[in-house]
Amino acid sequence: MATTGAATSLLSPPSLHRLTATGTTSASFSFLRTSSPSSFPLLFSSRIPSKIPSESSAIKSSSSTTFTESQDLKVNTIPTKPIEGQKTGTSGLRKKVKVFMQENYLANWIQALFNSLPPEDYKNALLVLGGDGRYFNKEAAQLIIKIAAGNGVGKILVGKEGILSTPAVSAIIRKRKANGGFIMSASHNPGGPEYDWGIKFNYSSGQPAPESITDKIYGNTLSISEIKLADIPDVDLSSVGVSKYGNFSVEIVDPVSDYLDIMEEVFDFSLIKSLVSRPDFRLTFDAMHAVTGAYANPIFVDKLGASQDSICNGVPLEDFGHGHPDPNLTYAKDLVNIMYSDNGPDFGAASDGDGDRNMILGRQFFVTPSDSVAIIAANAQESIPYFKSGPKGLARSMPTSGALDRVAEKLSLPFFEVPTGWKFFGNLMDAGTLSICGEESFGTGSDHIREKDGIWAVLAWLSIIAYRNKNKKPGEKLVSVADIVKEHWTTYGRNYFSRYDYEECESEGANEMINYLRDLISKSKQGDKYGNYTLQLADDFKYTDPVDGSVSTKQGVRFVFTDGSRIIFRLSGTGSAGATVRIYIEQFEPDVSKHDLDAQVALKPLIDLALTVSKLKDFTGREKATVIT
Ligand code: VG1
Ligand code: CO
Repeated sequence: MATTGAATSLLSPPSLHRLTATGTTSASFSFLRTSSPSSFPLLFSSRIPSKIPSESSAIKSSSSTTFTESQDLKVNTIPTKPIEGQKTGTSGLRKKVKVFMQENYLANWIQALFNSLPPEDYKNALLVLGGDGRYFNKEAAQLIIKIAAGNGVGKILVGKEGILSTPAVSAIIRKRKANGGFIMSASHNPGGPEYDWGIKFNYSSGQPAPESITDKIYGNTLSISEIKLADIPDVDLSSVGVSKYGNFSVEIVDPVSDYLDIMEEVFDFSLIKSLVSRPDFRLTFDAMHAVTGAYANPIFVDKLGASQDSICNGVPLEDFGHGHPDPNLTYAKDLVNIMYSDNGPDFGAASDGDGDRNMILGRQFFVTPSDSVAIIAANAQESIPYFKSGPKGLARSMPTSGALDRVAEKLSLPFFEVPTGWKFFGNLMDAGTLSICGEESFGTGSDHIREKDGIWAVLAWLSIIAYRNKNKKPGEKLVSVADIVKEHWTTYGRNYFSRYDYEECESEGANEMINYLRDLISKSKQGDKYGNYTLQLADDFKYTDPVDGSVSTKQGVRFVFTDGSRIIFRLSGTGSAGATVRIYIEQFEPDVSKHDLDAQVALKPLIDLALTVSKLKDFTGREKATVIT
């Protein structure tokens, strides 16, 4: 599916001086000299993407446009009105793409963001822009560039073709000392004209904007009255180089190179290559037609010597090939089938829309994300050069299983439990108390950047496997993914874990269920009996950030029992329609003879209890979960 819209601009761009990466042409280009106000209406009408109804123009054409000058860059002030519902969720603002295409919808949010930042954070500053390649990204990129320029940003670095994974944006912000960056992605939500779009803003440390900023943005979306739009032509995103417009410039960068540099600093690539290039080791990486398609070949094939056919669905597509780019057992079924086939590969992994999630599989073996982060933490020091002095501390989101807690205890490391969402890890990393962290939702990462990082997790696992097998001769049996996990359980015990998702329920019923549970916990007390379980505590998780003291409340209703078992209920903050109910179930099993059960079998009594306690069926009408992990 080809993207049109901005590319079909009726305004012929004035000739501009485009610098090549080596830069020989002279610089400054004055827009004032080469454009006339009469061309503005054409510019605005060109914003109407051809595939959507005309009332859905991303920015309104307005006859009451006023013009101001900012040095030699012309800035138009476009009147606008507040739009309801632009509140950021767990990770950015996500809506159906049609909502974002409505008049001024995206422009309002971007302008509200600039209205929320202190001027020193963006005036003449360097920002980064990229996304996962989904439908509407190219049009959105042009609009964001123009609003950034209109607000006095000095320079914006944009991934070629608008492509940058979420971890790459974080990496580039840090490496180039940028003041922040935009990520155009609805992450694991599907893409295409009927599906989702999203926007996230990350701050100068590369971390997702904290609630203090996103709350301000939301406040400003409710009072916004004008948008500052620079009058510059659409930028050619297709080749690396610099374009200058007065004091503003745009540099198109290779999406992979800065990120790859960081990966090469973190990992021992020659160790990984020694594994990946073995004839008796085969891997499969499923990019799910999402952004890691752009990274998989340069990293796994070109750098590490994997065979070309080890990458599947490796071309990023605007609709992810009609897929749901969420690497779990349901949506990454292709990979699961390959890994569970006779004589399947030794190692399999997948990543999501924007490349920050990962799923790890061995041959006929699934590694839960909660186990994955614990195993990476336990093995990091010996297998990964970045951690050669040992991790500084470990952390997980509240619903993630307690497997990581046990590693922290054994290694005597500081340990933190934070609410769901990566933004809560950044402060701890900046304070130097956290190195490795994860979420049960297939998110794993470290303080090398300030986002979860899918390819990092794959390289971490390959490092661990490579280290364990580095002295194995050809033909000798290799230590497998399953061996590593089972050995971990033997040392630490096994935390059985499962998550049940009920996607797109009616909001009303889902909210009533959560209110009912909140009421129930307020009446509960220690020692209450729930079937065979005895209550230790029941609460709605509240977190006080130990670094800045900020408090986040209502982060999930949890029932913790005296044997350490937990059932947890949350509503998703990343959906774009209705409400998604998530139930998390966990039980610890120290007995090695009971480690080989199917998680659904081991957890059956607790799962039944969770469904009874919550009256989920009564409130939502749902008999079955949409996704079970
Ligand atoms: C989900 C996950 C959460 C993750 C978030 C963003 O949020 O549960 O752990 O941080 O998605 O991941 P929620 O509110 O829907 O449960 V991503 O890869 O979509 O940026
Ligand atoms: Co993601």
